[in-house]
Amino acid sequence: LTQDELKKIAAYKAVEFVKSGMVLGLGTGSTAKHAVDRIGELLRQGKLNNIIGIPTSKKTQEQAISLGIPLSDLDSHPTIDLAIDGADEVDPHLNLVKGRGGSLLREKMVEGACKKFVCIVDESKLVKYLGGSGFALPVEVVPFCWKFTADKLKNLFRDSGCVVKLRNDCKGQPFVTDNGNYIVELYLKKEIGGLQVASDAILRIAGVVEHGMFLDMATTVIVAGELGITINKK
Ligand code: DER
Repeated sequence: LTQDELKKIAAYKAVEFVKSGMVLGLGTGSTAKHAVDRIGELLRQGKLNNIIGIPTSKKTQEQAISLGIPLSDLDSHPTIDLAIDGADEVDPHLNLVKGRGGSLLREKMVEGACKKFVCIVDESKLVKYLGGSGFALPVEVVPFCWKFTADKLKNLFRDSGCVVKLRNDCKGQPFVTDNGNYIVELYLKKEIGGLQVASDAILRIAGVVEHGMFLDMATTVIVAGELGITINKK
């Protein structure tokens, strides 16, 4: 099975949790895309109705509009029944790294407003500890003096051998999020001592908007692997 087929399997399994009448957080990324497509298909087939979608990015908003999924926002729906979204890393405690797609702020706002947050991943996302994949831990920062903020972040994780990099778009310009901010990527060489302490310390830096560690937020993680699907509940 290809990675994308595994993503689709996880996504379709998650959509089995969707009931008519629900207000749904619609995730962002290539795994969540399958879930949103599936929701659109079930609506079209009349197997689901009265669904309201709360998108976690402009990209997902456009996808949902093209599928005819009725949309609203957090101002109108401050409490959401269920969110389905992917992740870049999942640790054994169901803590996540998200945001490599650059949508972490709206994802964290939407998923923080949900009664249930079902995370969908293929098995390649499983890590022993956050930051362990060697890929970036994204932090959304204001563009104003981003280097100043990036240095504060680097210094925070200096004994984890942290390297920081500004995320660029395909034209080599700074990537700009849906909210007009930049993403500073942290590359950590060793496990973070205390995740909550690190999370609080990052958020105390004035130029930081939000970071990509989603601690204690996923209620269920669906993992699609070569040997089948596992459903991990908090
Ligand atoms: O950017 C994000 O938060 C995405 O959800 C990401 O974490 C997972 O993206 P993928 O499903 O394309 O791997």
